[in-house]
Amino acid sequence: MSLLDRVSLPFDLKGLKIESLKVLSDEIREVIIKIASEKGGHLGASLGVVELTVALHHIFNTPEDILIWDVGHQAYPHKILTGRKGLMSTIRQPGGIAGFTKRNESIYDPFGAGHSSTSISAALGFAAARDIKKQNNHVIAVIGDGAMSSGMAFEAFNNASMFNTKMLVILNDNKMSIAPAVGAMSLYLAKLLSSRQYYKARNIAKNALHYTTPFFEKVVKNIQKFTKRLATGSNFFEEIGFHYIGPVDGHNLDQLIPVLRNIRDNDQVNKPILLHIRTEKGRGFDSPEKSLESYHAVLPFDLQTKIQKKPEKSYLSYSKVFASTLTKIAKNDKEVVAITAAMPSGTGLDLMIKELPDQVYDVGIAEQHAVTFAAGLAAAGARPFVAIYSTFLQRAYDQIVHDIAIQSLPVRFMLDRAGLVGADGPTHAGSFDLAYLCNLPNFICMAPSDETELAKMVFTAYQINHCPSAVRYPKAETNSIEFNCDLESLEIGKGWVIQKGEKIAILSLGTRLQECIKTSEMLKKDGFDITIADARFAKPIDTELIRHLASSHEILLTVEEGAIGGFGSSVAQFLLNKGLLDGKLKFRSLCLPDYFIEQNTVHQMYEEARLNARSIYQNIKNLLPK
Ligand SMILES: Cc1ncc(C[n+]2csc(CCOP(=O)(O)OP(=O)(O)O)c2C)c(N)n1
Repeated sequence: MSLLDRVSLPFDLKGLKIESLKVLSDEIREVIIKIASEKGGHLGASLGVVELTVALHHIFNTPEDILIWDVGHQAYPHKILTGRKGLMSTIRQPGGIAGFTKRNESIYDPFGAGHSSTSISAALGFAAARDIKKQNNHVIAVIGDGAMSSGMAFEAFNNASMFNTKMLVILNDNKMSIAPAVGAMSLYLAKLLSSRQYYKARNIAKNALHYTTPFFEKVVKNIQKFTKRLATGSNFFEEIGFHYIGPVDGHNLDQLIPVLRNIRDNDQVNKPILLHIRTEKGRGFDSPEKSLESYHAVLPFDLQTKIQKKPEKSYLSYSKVFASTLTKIAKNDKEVVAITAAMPSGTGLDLMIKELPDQVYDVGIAEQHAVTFAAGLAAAGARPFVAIYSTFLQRAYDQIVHDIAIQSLPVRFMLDRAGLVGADGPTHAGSFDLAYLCNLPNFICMAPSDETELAKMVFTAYQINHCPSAVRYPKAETNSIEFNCDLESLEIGKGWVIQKGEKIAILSLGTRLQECIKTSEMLKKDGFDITIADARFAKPIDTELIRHLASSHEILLTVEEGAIGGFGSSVAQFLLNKGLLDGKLKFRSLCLPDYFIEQNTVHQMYEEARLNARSIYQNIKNLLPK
C-alpha cells in the first residue's frame, strides 16, 4: 500500500513527517504522469507545484484557509489531495472533473479560474471579507511568474499594499509562462535569483535580522537552519508594501515547511506577504522531446518512452494557416507586425518568429496592453495584427472600444479558438466575440469557412487600412497537410452562394458550413434542393444577399458558432427593420445556447448546441409544412 492510498483529504497529511511528505510527493508525481500519459493535459505546471501543494495542505487548514490557484491549470496535485484522487482519470473528460479549479466541483476550490492573473485580486477580496466578518482564517494566492506579466496582477499588488491585512501571495517562479517568460518583471526575478545576495544568502539573512520584525527574525533563523538560500530585505515587493521572503527552493520540503509554518503562526504581521519560490516546470518528467514549452500541455504519451502520441497524418491547424499566410505577407512589408500575449505556439506565431523575429512582439500575458500597443502602432502607420484567443480578448474590451474602434484604427484581430474548444471547457470557449465585436461601429468582422477562405481573410485584413477588422477561426484542423495559396482579397461585406436551390436557404458563417452541406445532402434524400450561402462577413452583413435569400425562399436559417447577439441577431434585426419578415418567410437563427456548455468532446458539444448536421436538418424539418 502506498502512502497516497492512505491520503484522501488534507487532514490526512497533518500528522506526517517531512520524510513521509517527500515520499508522498514522489507518489503524487507518478500519478500525475500516469494520468497525463493516458489523457494528456496540463502536465508541466502541475509537476512543478507538487511539493508546494503538499506543504500548503500540510501546514494550512483548507478549506477554512482559502487557497486560490492562479489559472488553475496547475491544480492536479491539489485535486489529488482534496478528495478527487479517484476522479483524476476523468479530468478534462466528458462529465469528469475540470482541468482547472472550479467552485462547484469542490469546497477546496474557493475560486474558479482558467484565465490568468486573477488570484491576487480574488484573494484580496476573500481577505477583506474575512476582516469584515472578524474571522481569522488564512488567505493564500499562488501565482506564476508568467501570470505576473499581467496588469491585473499589478493592480492587485497595488491595492493589496493599502490593506493592513494578512494575506499570503506565493510567487511560483519557474522562468516559464507557456513559452519562456518575457518582460522586465521576469528579468527582475531572474536577477533576484542570480544576484550575489542569493548566493550569499546567509549573510544577507543575518543582515536582514537588523531591520526585520520579530516574525522575520524567526523566519530567518529557521531558514538559516535549513538552507543557505534566503534573502530578505529591500526589493520591489518590499518597496510597494509587501513583506518579501525568498527565494526558497519550492521542491525542498525541508525549506518550504518551516517557512510556511512560520508564516502561518505569526499573528503580528498585518501586511500582505510575498513568498518567492523557485520551481522547475515539468519537474520529474524527462522526455526525449525535451522542450519546456511542450511540457505545458501534453498529448497522451507512452509511459515508458515519454514520447507524445501525435496523429500519423497531421493536418494543419487554422492557427498555422493564419501564421503562414501572415508570414508570407510580412516578408514583403516590413511594416506588418504581429503581437501575441504569451501564446506564440498556440497562435502559430512561433512560425513567424522563426522567420521574421523582428516583426513579432510577445508582450506577455497582457491582452489589454497588447490591444492598445497595437493601437499605437496603427496610429503611427504600422500594420499590426493582434493574434489572441477569442476568450482571452474578452478582458481587453474597453481597449478595443476606446483605443481602437472610436479612433477607427486599422488594427487586425486574429481570433483563434473562436467557438467551442472541448476539454478546456467554458472558461476557454470563444463564444462571445461575434456578439462583442459586431455591435461596434467601424468594425469589419469575418469568419472563414475553410483554410483557403482564412488565407483570403488574412490578406483582406492586411489591406483594410481605414478601420479595425477581425477574423475569427476555430480550434480545429483544416483539411490540408500542406498549405500554399496565392494572396487574394475579398470584397468587403459580400458573401457568396455556394449552391442554389429553392424554398429553403441556409446562410452560414464560419466553419459550420461543412455541416450545412451535410444537411443539404440529407434534405436531398427527402426531395429538397436547398440554397447554401457562405456569409463570410458578420459585419457588415451582406444586405443584398440577405434580401435575395429572404425574398426567394420560404425558410431561411442562419448558422454560426457563437453566442446569441452575434451574426444571426444582426440578420434578424435587418429582416425585421426592413419588413422582410412578412409572414411568408420562416426565419430561424441557430447559435450557441444561452448557457455555458461544460467540457466535452467538441463533437458532443456541437450535438448539445444543436449545431451539427442532424440538428440543423431537424430544425428545417420542423419548419416544413407537415
Ligand atoms: C488571460 C489569459 N491569457 C492567456 C492564458 C493562457 N495561459 C495559460 S497558462 C499560461 C502561462 C502561465 O504561466 P505562469 O503563470 O508562469 O504559470 P506556469 O504555467 O509556469 O506554472 C498562459 C499564457 C490564460 N490562461 N489567460
